[in-house]
Amino acid sequence: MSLDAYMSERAARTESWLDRLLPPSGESPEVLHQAMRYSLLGGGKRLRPVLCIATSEMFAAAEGDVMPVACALEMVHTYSLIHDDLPAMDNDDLRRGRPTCHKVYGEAMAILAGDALLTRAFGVLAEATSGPDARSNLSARRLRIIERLAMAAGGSRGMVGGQVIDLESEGKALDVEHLDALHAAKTGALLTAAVVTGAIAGGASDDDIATLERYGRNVGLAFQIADDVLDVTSTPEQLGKTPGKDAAAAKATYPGLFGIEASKTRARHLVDDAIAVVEPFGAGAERLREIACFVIDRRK
Ligand code: GRG
Repeated sequence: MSLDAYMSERAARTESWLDRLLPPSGESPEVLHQAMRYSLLGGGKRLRPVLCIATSEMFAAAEGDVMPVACALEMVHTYSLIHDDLPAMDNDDLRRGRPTCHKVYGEAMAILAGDALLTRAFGVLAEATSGPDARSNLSARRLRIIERLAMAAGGSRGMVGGQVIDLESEGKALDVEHLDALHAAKTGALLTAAVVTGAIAGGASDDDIATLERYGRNVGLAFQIADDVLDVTSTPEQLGKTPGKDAAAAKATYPGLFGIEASKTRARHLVDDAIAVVEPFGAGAERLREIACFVIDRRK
């Protein structure tokens, strides 16, 4: 199966699970459930679920063990996009090719839809550890996954901390070490968590998890460099979001520091390193190698 077909299939599977894990739009309070569904089921590459599923497949994880994890990652990611788009943050009108959540439902509802998605993510993870079907090894793995996702999402060294550094850095010149640290937290933490939680869901050993974490960090940074490049080279139609936002907000970026070609070269080196890191897994890591290349070759 081509990578394209593989990603489409795993994305469709994720969307079907997401649909079932969210309250229906007709359930009260209708407007909240509609706003959650609008953002969560309204497109996106589903890269974090795909990374999580692909990693779990290396360890033959059961669908029922990995899909709640993949969905929780996408819920946290979508919450971060809704909040990032708010007027108080990046103030964006376009996301995933459609008006942003607050443009359609208003600011208050967008804040609450983001809050509800973030909370639902952890509810989904906890649900499988309770009840008559709970298995003790699954419960232990889920607790590790919850800890890992909490760290990546809300930890001051994770996404929220990265966003704070990002907001405070506007208009300032950052060197590459600070820019890397910002993006390792803001973007890299959740992408790395996708790989690590997929490995935990599959019952990987601690050594294998540590190896895969190194892969995730490299891919996370390469993703952000590619994103910075796309921000200056793409149109709104291609991206599905507003390009040129970084320059408009006077943000430090990789193309700003190195230029476009050197940024692409650095992203390629990071992907080469990621591919080398998973070499010990042999053919089992082929999807991870392909996804690493996709991250920098993508058009949106
Ligand atoms: C956490 C309070 C709080 C606010 C959110 C960290 C953060 C602030 C937002 C992160 C959102 C963001 C713009 C991160 C940069 C990484 C990035 C380019 C995300 C877009 O990810 P894609 O390309 O999006 O995977 P799709 O739409 O394909 O899912």
